[in-house]
Amino acid sequence: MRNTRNALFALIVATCLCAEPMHSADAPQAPAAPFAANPSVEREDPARPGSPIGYPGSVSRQNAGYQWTEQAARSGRMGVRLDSTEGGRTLTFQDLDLAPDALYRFSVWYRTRQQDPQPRILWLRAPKYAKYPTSREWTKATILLKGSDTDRVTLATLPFENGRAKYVEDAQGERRLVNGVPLIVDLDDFELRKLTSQDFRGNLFQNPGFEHGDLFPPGWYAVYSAGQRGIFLDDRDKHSGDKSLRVEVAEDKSTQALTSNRLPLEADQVYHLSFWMKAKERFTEVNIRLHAGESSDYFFEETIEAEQDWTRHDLFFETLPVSNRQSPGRTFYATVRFRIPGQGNVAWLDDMALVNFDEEL
Ligand SMILES: [Ca+2]
Ligand SMILES: [Ca+2]
Repeated sequence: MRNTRNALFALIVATCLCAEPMHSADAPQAPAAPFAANPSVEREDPARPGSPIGYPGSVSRQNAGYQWTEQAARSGRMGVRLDSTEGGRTLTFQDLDLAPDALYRFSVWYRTRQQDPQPRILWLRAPKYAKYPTSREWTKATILLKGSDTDRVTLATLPFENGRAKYVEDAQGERRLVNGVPLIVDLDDFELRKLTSQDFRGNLFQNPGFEHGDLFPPGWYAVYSAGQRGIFLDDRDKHSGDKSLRVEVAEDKSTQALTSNRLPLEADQVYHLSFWMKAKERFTEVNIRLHAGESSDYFFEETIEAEQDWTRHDLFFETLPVSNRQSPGRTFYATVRFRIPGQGNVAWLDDMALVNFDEEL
């Protein structure tokens, strides 16, 4: 019986070795961080009563870190709350066990409890920030990260719209936030996983039709928005579905720029970027650039003229081969940036698609 079982085991191992997929990233993954074994934040750490297993240990500190509470649950009984009413809060997962050249996706479901909508209130940093807006409904916030760039993900809240929080000292010498927005963010269902070959297939944009979100699009943000908000979800003028993305250039600015969420790309491939667009002003020349990782340099640029009616645009670009010194790696993430000119101009985007061109042949 034992011999039969051993033989069967050997056969299974041999089969697995032979069937090793071309992308080893598709093999079952070991958890990259202790919190991955407790994604819904349900289980208590016996070594730290009152704190969840795998999460940083600042629960018990007053006015710092996060709360572990039933009030923040999306699934199960418990969740995590960042209450920034008195100042910014952070939650950092560090010493993550990441392979240097692999791409990972960190995600967490969140909702916010404040009335006044804000465009960038939950910040995910790995190593730079991706910015998420207030959302009354549970929304998934995600960030792509490369193992060689960082070994940590930080979630931060800033209870202040567009800019730095300002503090004054009160009579007791305590720092108090001025003009802050009371902000509570509930978090649950955390995930960190290595991307598989499937993640590089299909439309690489999240929320490509801008159908999700309250007032601001999750994962997209305006670059020049100090003092203004710059981008909105628009339910009046759209190409399809119920909403589009509206970009506003302030009256005292000559351009507005818009940055997409992070897109997973592979080296030495051809991609097809398409989108529907319209602009308020005639002859609006929209500049489009693709940036790899956090580089301020771009590896593709094109300028199109947006029409005053909804028009589809199609662009094609190539990523560099890994053998090229400038290549960001076998897999990497990129962002698309749209620059819209014209003081007081408005542009709309809808039905974004970015697809590996091989899939269309
Ligand atoms: Ca939970
Ligand atoms: Ca739409």
